[in-house]
Amino acid sequence: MSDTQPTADPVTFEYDHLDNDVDALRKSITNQLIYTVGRDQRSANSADWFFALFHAVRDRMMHRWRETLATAQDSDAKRVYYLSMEFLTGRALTNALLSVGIMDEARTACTQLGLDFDALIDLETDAGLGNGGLGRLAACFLDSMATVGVPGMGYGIRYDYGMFAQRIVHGRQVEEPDYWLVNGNPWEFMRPEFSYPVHFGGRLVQAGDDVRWVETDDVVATAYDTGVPGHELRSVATMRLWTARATSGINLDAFNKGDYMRAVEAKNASENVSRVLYPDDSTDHGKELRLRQEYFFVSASLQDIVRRFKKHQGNFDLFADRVAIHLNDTHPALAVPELMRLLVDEQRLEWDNAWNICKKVFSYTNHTLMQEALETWPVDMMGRLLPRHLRIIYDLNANFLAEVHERFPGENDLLRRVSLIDERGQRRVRMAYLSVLASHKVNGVSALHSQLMVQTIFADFARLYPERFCNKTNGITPRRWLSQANRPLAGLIDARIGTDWRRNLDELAQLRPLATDPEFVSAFQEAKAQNKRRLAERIAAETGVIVNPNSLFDVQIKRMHEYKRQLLNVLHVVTRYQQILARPHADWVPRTVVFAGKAASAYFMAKLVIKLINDVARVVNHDKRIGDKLKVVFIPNYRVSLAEVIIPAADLSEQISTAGTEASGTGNMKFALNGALTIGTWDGANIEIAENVGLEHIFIFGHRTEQVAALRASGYNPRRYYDNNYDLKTAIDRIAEGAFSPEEPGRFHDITRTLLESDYYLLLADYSDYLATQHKVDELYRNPAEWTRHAIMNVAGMGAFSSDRTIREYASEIWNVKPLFP
Ligand code: GPQ
Repeated sequence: MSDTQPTADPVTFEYDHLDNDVDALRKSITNQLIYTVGRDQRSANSADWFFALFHAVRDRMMHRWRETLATAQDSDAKRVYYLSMEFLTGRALTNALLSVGIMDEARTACTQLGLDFDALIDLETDAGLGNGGLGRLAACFLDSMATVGVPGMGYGIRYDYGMFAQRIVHGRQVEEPDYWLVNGNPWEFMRPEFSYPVHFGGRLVQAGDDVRWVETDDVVATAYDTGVPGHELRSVATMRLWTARATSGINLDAFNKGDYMRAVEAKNASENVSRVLYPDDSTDHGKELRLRQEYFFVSASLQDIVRRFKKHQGNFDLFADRVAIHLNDTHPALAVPELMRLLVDEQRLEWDNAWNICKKVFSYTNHTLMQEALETWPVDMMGRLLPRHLRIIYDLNANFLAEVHERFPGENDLLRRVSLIDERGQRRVRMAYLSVLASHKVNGVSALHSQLMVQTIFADFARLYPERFCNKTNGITPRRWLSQANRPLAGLIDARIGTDWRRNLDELAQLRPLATDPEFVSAFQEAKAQNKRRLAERIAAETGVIVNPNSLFDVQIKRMHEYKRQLLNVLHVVTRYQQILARPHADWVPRTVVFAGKAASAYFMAKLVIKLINDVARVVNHDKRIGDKLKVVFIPNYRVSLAEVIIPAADLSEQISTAGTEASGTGNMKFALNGALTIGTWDGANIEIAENVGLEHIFIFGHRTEQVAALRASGYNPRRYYDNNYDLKTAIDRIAEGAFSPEEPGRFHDITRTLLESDYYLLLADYSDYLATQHKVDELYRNPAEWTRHAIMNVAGMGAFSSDRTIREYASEIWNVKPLFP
């Protein structure tokens, strides 16, 4: 690590103050074009101009970023380190323009330069370093940490390849690599001075009481920093992502022995660690490379944290007063044995002292109750890759089980159940239990989820450590999800209640009295109509389907998963299609049903549902008898920037997971904030949305969690529903007969068979209530003023769902830090 150089005296250390007026911006952009991009007006193409604009904007964040870092250093304030395998930040430019407050000036400057500003903005590729909700939550949290002023940092991996790009070919998903760095990333700063060796493999040598980890294969982790600007540039948070490099510390042994190929092999293998994001959402695959990734970023981050602490403070008694480390799910759980290793093996602290520090420093968020998503690693694999960590986990486990034995003597089954090692079959390390054991706080992400968490997966731990468990309902940043994504509505709200809602979302409550104000209602309708026209154009461009912007836009966009029940939505679509055919002259409310979402590449059922949606879409959209009454579209390549176009245009938000399966959901919040009505189950944060906007302004249907459990316990039989419901039977039969796949009638047998034989997620049980509720949706939509009144009441009730609120709760109840800005 290189030291900081002596400070230049203030006279010599002079730099330009950058103004934000149009002339200054225009000059910056042209300067950047010439000095940074290396082009001039003649030779520049639009990508060059885009980079010039980007740098001009980034420059205007720099002073604030440096100030944020300096303040944190000087104040000795506690810092929060948010460890996450995923940061789904999407695009950065528009967000930065709004944050710095130069949107209009930049547009004018570009126009003066003869540039198409909107086209330039559209050139930015999404940073897709995440799968879905978990990664996007981390991105919203950084935005909020910068806005409320929580000093801290997000730590993650700088994947060369982000979430794959999805193309739809003949109705099926095709994955393409997302090499998002191909044209360079103008937003990041490489920080080679922050590079750390990360060890793998090797063996342990016992020397008295000391354990030494020797003969390891090493990788170097190098930092890349990205600034995340808060609202009005109050502060700038840092996202530090690690890249694997093999410049030093590769297998020199092999190299020196002349085995060059083996040395290079090792180099390639080691650099693979940060190559690609695993595109699996909520499933544990137990691949060795994944374990390497987890340890890689955790080790680099912790070395960085310890280095920073020691720079200012030599006394580890103060570590827990200066440092909070948050585990975003169990993916970074190796931070626990890694911090133990650093404190005990390298800093020479006593074991018990080190463990007490750990328990004060760590906290952990759980994001799912589903068994298949709970991470466990084979003991064999961990022992091979991380022998020191496995030994530490064994020692922690021995102490822990001794404590449990002492507190609950004779409860031998309890010992077996809570052990960090699952001894059934192939022995495995339970990462969730490790995380709970080390954390002073463990939170779920919605009230229901947090309650179920202590009743199910962590029931034993809740008995052992009841004070650790709490709830922190998720939130979303209103900057991106309203101010940026929905300019028409944001502008309208500004005109009525001022602009402060961006940092105090509770102010939206002032919209309530306007829900029946005819002028506001019609302006609100016009904003929605404008967003719908924009989406209709996008749909036409991407799918070739022409949709009617006056139809009801019914939207389900999220990862493709059986528990999220896109298939239930399809059953409704097929039924509606059949009913329109049966009564073509009835007074149908025209609907456009929009889907988007990626399926994990190996998830057969999810991919088959994509194919089904596209097959149904093809048949319905080409049926002349249907016309505008029903259109179905699957928009390819769902990602953050696409969500920003779809969500503001939605009338109806589909949040229809089986009760008890969706930990929280955050898309549900984005839709309601943009004035869509929710049709949803009593699940995750839907419940709290209902409570906040008012039960009369939301469409709730389906079995509740206890009813789901009871139904399953009593021996659920999906056939009973099929046999007793004509519409349901018809819909399933039509799919099974090949009505939507005449060229291959059996194409969807796996779907229809699963529905009739097991239907684990109870689609059939919820179908009739879902359809009845969809009917109520139609009836309400016939009355535009009433519909809009409900929509406005939704927006007005969403104050609680700002991620600023969430972050303030984490700050006071988990991290014990005081935000800088009230
Ligand atoms: N979530 Cl375990 C993910 O996006 N990926 C995961 O691997 C796991 C959870 C989601 C969860 O399904 C949503 O209900 C939450 O709203 C979201 O995390 C953020 O908490």
